[in-house]
Amino acid sequence: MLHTYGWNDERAREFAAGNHTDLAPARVSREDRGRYQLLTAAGERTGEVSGRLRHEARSRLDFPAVGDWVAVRAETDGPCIVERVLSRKSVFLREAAGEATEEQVVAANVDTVFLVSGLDDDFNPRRVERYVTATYESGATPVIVLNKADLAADPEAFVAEIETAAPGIDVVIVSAREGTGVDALARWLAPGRTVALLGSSGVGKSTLANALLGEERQATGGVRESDSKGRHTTTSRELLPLPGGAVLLDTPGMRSLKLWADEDTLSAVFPDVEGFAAQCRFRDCGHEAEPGCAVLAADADGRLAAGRLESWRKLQRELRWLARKQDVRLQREEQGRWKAVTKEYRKKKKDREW
Ligand SMILES: Nc1nc2c(ncn2[C@@H]2O[C@H](COP(=O)(O)OP(=O)(O)O)[C@@H](O)[C@H]2O)c(=O)[nH]1
Ligand SMILES: [Mg+2]
Ligand SMILES: [Zn+2]
Repeated sequence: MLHTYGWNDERAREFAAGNHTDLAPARVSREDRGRYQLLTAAGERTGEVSGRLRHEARSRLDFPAVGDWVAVRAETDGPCIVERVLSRKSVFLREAAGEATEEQVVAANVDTVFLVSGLDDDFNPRRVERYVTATYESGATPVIVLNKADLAADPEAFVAEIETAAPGIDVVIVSAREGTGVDALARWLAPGRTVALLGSSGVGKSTLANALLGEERQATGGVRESDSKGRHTTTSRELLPLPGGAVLLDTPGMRSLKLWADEDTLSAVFPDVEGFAAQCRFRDCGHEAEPGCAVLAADADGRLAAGRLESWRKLQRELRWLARKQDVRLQREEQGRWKAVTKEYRKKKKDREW
């Protein structure tokens, strides 16, 4: 049961290492104002967080979110009690509603994000770039999916444009409506993997989801989600097993993501790494091989969960890459502006001379 929802050897090891003898693993499939829907080995259950988890939470980021693996106490009657949230491989954040400064997790443990664009009039490489950024920021891997290939005379021409905006990222051309090219996505859909779809309204996310699911589960073509509820969905679950063994995470929260990377997010997502970093001997420690590095020490003796340092490094690399890229773009824009100003000046001068 849990395997159809992304449970794998790595998680099993992590759970065993946690010594949760009287707890069971579960995955959060939906959250609604503190009420959770959980997938457990025994089936679907409701859940709520324990008093201790609530008490120890430093912010909303410490509460479970869709996609989280959690350790629960199964009550004989009433909801399961969520005692712990296991380490997150990735997190997508948004500003909490009503509170400008507080962030909350909208999705956790997504491995791959299909960034969907339509090869029609709405095609916009800048927007794709922002989604790439948000995906890297989360710790997941982006894959660019160019949909509606049937509408483009020359789909390959778009690939070149995308490759300048997002160098080094895999690009796949599909027609979700006709089902062509969709097989090429199987690379990222192995058992135990979790994928999500991102992209503007109308690009074909629901159509692609249906193609992946092999059934018409989601309403397409601008049918409002609220209208379509109940009609198209047998359950409100937001984790959907795909035929090939992967899981599709489909939560409405992904529509209100925070776009753009910043340093603050890095510490919000990695409070554990940052906590140890504060104890390094050198203030500018890069946690590579420096003497007195508390992060490396914590990684070595397991105080830092497996994979956390690696994920932190990956995100740092992406942030640096983005900062460099943005610098180059600003320089270019600046040059362009001066060229325009100079040209205008020359023209005026010429007009006067004539
Ligand atoms: N021509 C064409 N239309 C598509 C394709 N995929 C989706 N559409 C259409 O685009 C519209 C929006 O699709 P939908 O899946 O609802 O987009 P979403 O808002 O991203 O979920 C619908 O009318 C779909 O039939 C495609 O591959 N080719
Ligand atoms: Mg849709
Ligand atoms: Zn260090």
